[in-house]
Amino acid sequence: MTVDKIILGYWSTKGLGSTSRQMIIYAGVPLVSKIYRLIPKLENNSLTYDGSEWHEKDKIILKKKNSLINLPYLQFREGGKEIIIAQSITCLSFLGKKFNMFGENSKEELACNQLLQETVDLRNIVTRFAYTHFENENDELTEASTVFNQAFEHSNVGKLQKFEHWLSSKSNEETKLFLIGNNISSPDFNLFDTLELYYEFLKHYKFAKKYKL
Ligand SMILES: N[C@@H](CCC(=O)N[C@@H](CS)C(=O)NCC(=O)O)C(=O)O
Repeated sequence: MTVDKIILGYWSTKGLGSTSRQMIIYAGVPLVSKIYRLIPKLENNSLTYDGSEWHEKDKIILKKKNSLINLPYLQFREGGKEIIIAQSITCLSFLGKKFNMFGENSKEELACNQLLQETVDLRNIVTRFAYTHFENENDELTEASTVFNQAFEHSNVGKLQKFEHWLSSKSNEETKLFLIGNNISSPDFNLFDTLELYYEFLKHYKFAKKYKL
């Protein structure tokens, strides 16, 4: 069954919404990007964000249709029915299956599921850091080094090494350009989106010099 367009609701940031946006655009399906503004404001001298554009409007309406509603969400009509999906990883596996980008058999589908969760782990390391408020620069730089090690260390700790090993253990008949088989799949999109975050992290904290970025 085809859909004429897909609405993707998310904040006015990249966050957990951008991978789904990329998949929809790549598949050539018209994307309606519903953007909810997050407005920074100072409260008692500390920075908070006003998300009332979501919390006090659409969330109240959509909650009646899907009580798990959150950002990001997908909304579309199919076979005369309205479908609303929450949870970013569920959105990515749904879009993958819909666009034939979720492996070609049950073994590859299992690989997609595992790799998607692995990309979540990789993303969480850097986003947890990004959302932390540090009292001083020293603490921030120390924690940045921990993030660097957790992601890039070539030991049993380093998360990126898992992806390198996964790719190098693919058979010679399969491309190393994509994580699974010879075609792009949901985890490729999420890995790329997460690596973009690390690219900015490496540049900002000057780890990039070491890697000549
Ligand atoms: N596990 C959820 C987390 C969703 C989540 O925490 N969304 C944040 C933005 S990243 C939010 O502000 N949601 C709006 C809300 O709580 O209503 C997912 O992966 O989608």
